[in-house]
Amino acid sequence: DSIRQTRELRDEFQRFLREYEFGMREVETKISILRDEFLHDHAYNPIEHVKSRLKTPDSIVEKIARKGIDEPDFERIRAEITDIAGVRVTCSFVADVYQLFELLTQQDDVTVRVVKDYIAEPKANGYKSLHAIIEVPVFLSTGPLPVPVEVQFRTIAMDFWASLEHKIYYKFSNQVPSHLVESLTGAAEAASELDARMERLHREAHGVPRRQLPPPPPPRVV
Ligand code: 0O2
Repeated sequence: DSIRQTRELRDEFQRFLREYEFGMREVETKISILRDEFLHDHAYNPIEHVKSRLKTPDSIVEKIARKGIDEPDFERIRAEITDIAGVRVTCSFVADVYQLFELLTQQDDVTVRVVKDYIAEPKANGYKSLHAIIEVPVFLSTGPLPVPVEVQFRTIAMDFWASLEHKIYYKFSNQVPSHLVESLTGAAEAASELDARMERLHREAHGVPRRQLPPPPPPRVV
């Protein structure tokens, strides 16, 4: 009987994770359609690369513990852990980051739950990216199911910095020596400077008028 219960729990967990995988695929499709449309209609590709990931069961368990969720059930995990499905969109320039964010979040079937603009307000360590928790409907045989997906938009320079910082934190098990922390913050400033220079160069080369970046979106909770 306990074997049967364990199998049922396993099946339920797999079904639970599949919902996020479907949501992730919906968002990947939306991004890839935008990319293709840009490429064909404007002969310009604002996206450098797209990477998706599902949180591993280990990482979900670790986050449940970190958030102090005792007696977790699927409903609570659904409500409290909103980054089980993640899509990272890396763009060439900051203007493209905001434009893609707008184009994705303005779609009728997309609901924005939370926006965190770490480009307008970088983290203390220098981390920059535009994060949005969006909800997209997935159409199952049982009907539509809204699935939260965390989308991170960043430039190549921001991505380069974040992946190095992530590796350094991993290597030092979160106890990074202070001189390295300072160097990382300095490198984040250099990355921002590079972003600004590259964007200026790009505009100059293509004769694009220097337009104002759209104002950072306010944090929204639905
Ligand atoms: P992974 O491996 O990408 O899944 P929380 O998720 O509770 O820790 P919060 O406030 O809900 O925090 O999320 P937040 O700050 O919007 O973003 C969390 C995710 O953004 C992280 O996911 C990273 O992907 C990225 N991130 C945030 N801050 C940093 C940072 O300082 N350095 C780097 N390299 N990445 C960052 P996970 O779950 O930590 O990891």
